Amino acid sequence: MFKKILIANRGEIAIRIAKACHQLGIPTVGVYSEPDRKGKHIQFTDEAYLIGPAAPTESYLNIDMIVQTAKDAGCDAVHPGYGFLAENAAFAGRCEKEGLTFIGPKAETISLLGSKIEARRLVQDAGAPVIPGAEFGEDDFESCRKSAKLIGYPVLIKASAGGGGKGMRVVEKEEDLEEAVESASREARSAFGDGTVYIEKYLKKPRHVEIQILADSTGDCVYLFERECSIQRRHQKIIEETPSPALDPELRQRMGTAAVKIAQAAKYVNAGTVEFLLDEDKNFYFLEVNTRIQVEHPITEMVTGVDLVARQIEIADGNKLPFKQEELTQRGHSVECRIYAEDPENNFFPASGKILLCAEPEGPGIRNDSGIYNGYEVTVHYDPILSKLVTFGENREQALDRMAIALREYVVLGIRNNIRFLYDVINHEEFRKGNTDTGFLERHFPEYTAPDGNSSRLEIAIAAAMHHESRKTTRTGSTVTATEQPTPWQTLGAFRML
Ligand code: MV4
Repeated sequence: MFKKILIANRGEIAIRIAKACHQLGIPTVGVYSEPDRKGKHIQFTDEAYLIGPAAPTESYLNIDMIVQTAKDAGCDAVHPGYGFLAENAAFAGRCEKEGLTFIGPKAETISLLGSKIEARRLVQDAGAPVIPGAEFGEDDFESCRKSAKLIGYPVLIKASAGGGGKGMRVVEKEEDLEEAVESASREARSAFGDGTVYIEKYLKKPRHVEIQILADSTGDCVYLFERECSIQRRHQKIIEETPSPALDPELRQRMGTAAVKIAQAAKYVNAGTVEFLLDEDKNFYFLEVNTRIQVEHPITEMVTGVDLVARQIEIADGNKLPFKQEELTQRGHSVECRIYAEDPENNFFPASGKILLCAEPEGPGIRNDSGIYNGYEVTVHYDPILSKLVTFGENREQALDRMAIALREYVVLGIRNNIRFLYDVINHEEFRKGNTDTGFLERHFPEYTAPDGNSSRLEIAIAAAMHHESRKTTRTGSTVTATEQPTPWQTLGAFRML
């Protein structure tokens, strides 16, 4: 097993990885940027090193610095988490060259699947379903026009190097095609340094359903079922759940075996996610492969009982998978809400500042992968995710009821956040019915105003009032002295925001 692992990330995922390492008995090295000196993640590693200033390119994306830190600290492996260097083929390649095991797929696999056009070809050759579409030469608009006509409008122009919706254009009619191709290509070139685009039939109201896979270095590969990730805004997932309300056992098995087929065609090793779109007639089509551990991996862990991060580490160490497909089952239901520092009433504008007070939910069927603490400062430099609140239930209703209660118990004061918004989505009638597709939020929450105010001033005033009140009396009515004053932190048990 590895002697020591460097965790090339920050926040909740760095903590998640540190915990898996700890359980496997492997010492860890954390890294942090200047504004992360008080980051929660470095309280969970055995050592931690400053790697640079706030700008990601000079710290968490600084390949030379991270590789040097890993070597100096005596590490023999690096876990990249998600984001930052997780899908950077050059980083994976560099690690291997320097004698550090990259805990993820091989550099060539990352590179191959990073090209949406190459991934599409691979999937097509493997005999798995892709969305009707076409490639065309850079200057061959005529071929693009013919293909679009054959495919039928509306079509979607996509960037080969893309992801996250960048370089995507929906085209409803032929006269808009050329302009859209040009602007998509321009956008892709400036965002990814590669202006290659292709076209696909545009699917209306698809669901986003992805399959978790694990593959070992002997070529064995299993699927750990699906995650439904249709609740997104601007290509950012907000709520994920498993099982998907849209799948039955037969469709689940077909999608799972398709994902395994795709992974094996790519000679995939380690954990990965095969994304599919599911149309209204329940046809599924390959979208892309994510070559990393994903944000939403905990819900799969809740229903399968498999520690995905621990299995990633074992696979990277050359171990065979400890289970066969037939031994894997889904039990119960799990849902994840991403708790963000952002203002739902102001176009979800990212929030920053100090968390004056937080009280996070816990209890039966609740998992909270959190990167915050009382007094923690959220900076503008990174993704404003505060935590991932995950619940488990014997069935969907119990998982969602537990989520609603956990969100009600979740108190974050001093910084705008989306907790109330998530609560309203979780309790939405159509969400409760499982009628989720990628257009859900636009349709049901085009703009958002919290039903009874979301003012953090009010929240702080209530906390201050509670604190003031608590100076005079205990809950049984007897007087307490100044030295025994309970802080708002201690009295939050009785405190509810919703
Ligand atoms: C699509 C699509 C409809 N038709 N492709 C968005 C991100 C990118 N990775 C793929 N995306 C989409 N591709 C075809 N042919 C709709 C989307 C899409 C979407 C996909 C998954 C989750 C949320 C989404 C939100 C809007 C559009």
